[in-house]
Amino acid sequence: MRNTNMKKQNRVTGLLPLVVAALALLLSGTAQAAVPGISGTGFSFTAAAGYITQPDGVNIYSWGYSCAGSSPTFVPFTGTCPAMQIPGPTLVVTQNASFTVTLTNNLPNGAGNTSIVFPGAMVTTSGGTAGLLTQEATPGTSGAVTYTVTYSTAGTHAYYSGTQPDLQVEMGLYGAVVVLPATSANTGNCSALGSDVGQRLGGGSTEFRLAKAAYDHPEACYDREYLWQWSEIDPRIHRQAEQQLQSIASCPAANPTPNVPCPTTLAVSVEPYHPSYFLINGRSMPDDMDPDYAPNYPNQPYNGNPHMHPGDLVLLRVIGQGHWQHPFHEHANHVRILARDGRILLSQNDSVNPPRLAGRMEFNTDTTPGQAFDGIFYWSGKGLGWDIYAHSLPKSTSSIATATESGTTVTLTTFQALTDVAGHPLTSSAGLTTVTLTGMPVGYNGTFPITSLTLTTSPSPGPGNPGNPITKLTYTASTSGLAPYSGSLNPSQNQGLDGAVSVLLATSANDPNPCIPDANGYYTVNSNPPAPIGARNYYEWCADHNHPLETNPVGQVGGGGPMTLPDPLIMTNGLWYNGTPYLGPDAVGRSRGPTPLPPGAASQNPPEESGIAFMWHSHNEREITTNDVFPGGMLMMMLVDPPSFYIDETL
Ligand SMILES: [Cu+2]
Repeated sequence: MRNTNMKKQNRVTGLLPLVVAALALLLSGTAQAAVPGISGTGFSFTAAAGYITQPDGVNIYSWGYSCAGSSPTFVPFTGTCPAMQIPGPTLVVTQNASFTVTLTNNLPNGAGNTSIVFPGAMVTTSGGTAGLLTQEATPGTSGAVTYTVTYSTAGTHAYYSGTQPDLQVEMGLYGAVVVLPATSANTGNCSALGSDVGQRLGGGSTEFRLAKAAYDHPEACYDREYLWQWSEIDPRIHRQAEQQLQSIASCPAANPTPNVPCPTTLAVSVEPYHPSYFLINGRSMPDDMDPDYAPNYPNQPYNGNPHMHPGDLVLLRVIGQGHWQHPFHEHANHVRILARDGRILLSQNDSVNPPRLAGRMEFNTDTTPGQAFDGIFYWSGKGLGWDIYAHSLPKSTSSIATATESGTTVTLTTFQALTDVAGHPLTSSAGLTTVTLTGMPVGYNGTFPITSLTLTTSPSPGPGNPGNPITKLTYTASTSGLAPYSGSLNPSQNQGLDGAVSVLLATSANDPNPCIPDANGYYTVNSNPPAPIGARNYYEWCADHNHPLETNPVGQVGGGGPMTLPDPLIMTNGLWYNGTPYLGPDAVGRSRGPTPLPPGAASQNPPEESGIAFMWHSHNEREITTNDVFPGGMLMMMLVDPPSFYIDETL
């Protein structure tokens, strides 16, 4: 059929709209996501036509499933059922528990039958009429079909139209099923719903996980989860379908050629296939970073915008719903593939029961059409080589104390007042008076951390004395070659400390939280003593604690940060995120100082949400455009939020 309406094409002429959209993103902060859906054992669906929007301002005629008219139970937070939506409602069900989906076909006259197939599930049907792949819903209420579906495996699964899928899936008739494990015999190590540390960081109290584990396996625990469905749109196909349906609807009354029979069915050519929109959950970047159920995308309720705290185990539920393979790259770490199509990947002939995970670590996660995978991702900052919270203990540069020994006690007496990094005096004008050390550690060979100390200051720590209390010291001998110390100190084992040392004092007055490594080297509830949930550096990699990015910084940022921001000529400046390598409100507070950055630095960052951003995007360059304009398409910004920020997934 000749395309009679090419001039109506909604093509953007120029870059400006997308630039404006991207700027809006930078100005607005970011939204969270989780896996919003509807749960239960009986669902009522309609298939209907509507429009979705894209960032270039285009409205695209589409078909979608809908839960409108029913009153489903929304999880993990309240949502809506639009008249149609892309993707279709995400169904949250339980392994081995059957559920029903009753599908009513409200597609326009001439669109024909429609249906749903649930690959990987046991399905029985009632109603409707026989189709090629499954029972189909004929137009209208009387033609409804009911599918009774049971998944024997947990995990993430696709559903989509089984009727002329080359056209109907392209038009938007697809969605996801999240199947929760039926048993928990092997997941006793996973944190129970409501008690997850990752969910509680920053003062959170609401649990956004759908389950404590993706599968009944001890290595399938997770702290946070996101679902993404990839698809593409060739707008020519959508326009052709819309025009043909309009011709069907207006004929015969407006039949332009009375001797030609009215069309009654669609004859859309789905080839050649030239997609120009590349969607994550029905949206393109930057729309995908707006909230779930955002009113400006009434038929695209689900977003694609991952947030996480350092150390969170993030479950990625991903489905390829379109025609193309999508090579998605999750920057910042690899993804461990946990399962494909609801089948957890376990090692064969393992001596351990249950067998250990066998999924690959993937730099780039490919998703082929119709395929789903579950993967685990995390980011910890381990091994970066600098303190991501911008902590740095300032040291005195010359000796400020003398030491004496008595019994098992070494007493350092300072003779010089100190200030912390912000210039606060560590003591009153009387200065720091006495530091008493007890329990000298084994292995002393010049420099060692103090494991225990008693601090006496005058006056006492308090609001009028903001530098106090000192909680940490670095102690350095002025002479090398001292024999390693072992045993208890007593007067007869004088180690030559009396008056013979140079004491360089450092304070953690600007670093109120210590970093005490757990068995894995992180500061967590497994540290001794345990890290409080409110610790601003929860899950810090302690080996890098207090390591400045530059040992001898030049041009320090106002406020006293230990690093120099990148040359503004080689970086992107933005009001929302300007490239600080640090995490947390303290760090960004420093980057807002009198830096050389023209826009006044990251003034739009929510102070507590000063995260480190990583681009997650398709590695097919064409797919990170919106109708040929970059940036767009399959792109999102993953944000590592500081532990002090509560990730409210409803926002
Ligand atoms: Cu990449």
